[in-house]
Amino acid sequence: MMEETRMQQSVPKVGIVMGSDSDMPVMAKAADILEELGVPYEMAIISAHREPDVFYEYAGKAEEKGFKVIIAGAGMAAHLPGMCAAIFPMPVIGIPMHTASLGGRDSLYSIVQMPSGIPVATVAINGGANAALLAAKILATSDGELLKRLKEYSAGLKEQVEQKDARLQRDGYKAYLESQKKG
Ligand code: RP5
Repeated sequence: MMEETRMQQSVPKVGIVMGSDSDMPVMAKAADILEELGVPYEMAIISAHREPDVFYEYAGKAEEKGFKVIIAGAGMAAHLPGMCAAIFPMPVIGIPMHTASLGGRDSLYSIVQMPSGIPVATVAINGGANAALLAAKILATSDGELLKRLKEYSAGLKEQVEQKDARLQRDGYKAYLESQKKG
């Protein structure tokens, strides 16, 4: 059965879908970024293998629902992103899950090695945050306000690094390392 949560208020522009609830910690990072950037999304757990009928309905109705991008995460024989891309006509971003048996290489190869004609933009293993940033950047090509928020996000990253370097210059690497260990 399909479970889903919706970011309230407006029509979801991004569909976040995962093959299992075991993928949730990584997919939650994508949702966190979209919330921070104010991008409406819908999140769902749908297994292409265990409930193909529900999957086909989801992918078939995604355009009608207003999705402009789908972020699909899956692990092992990770067919969910590729099958979304086979049906949904707009961009699909795939997130390969880390796996205990093969370290996520199984998921990565399953997602990235798409046949010509059916692209999936694949991020790093467990790359939930980057998947959401890429989705936001796609949407920002036609949304100036979102582009502004993305530029602010990048400026925030720069500031974080500058603050870290300032601390290193002030305290030296030994004190820096100690405070990192204390966490
Ligand atoms: C995939 O199989 C899911 O995306 C998940 O990463 C993996 C394992 O699923 P569970 O057995 O934890 O439900 O379909």
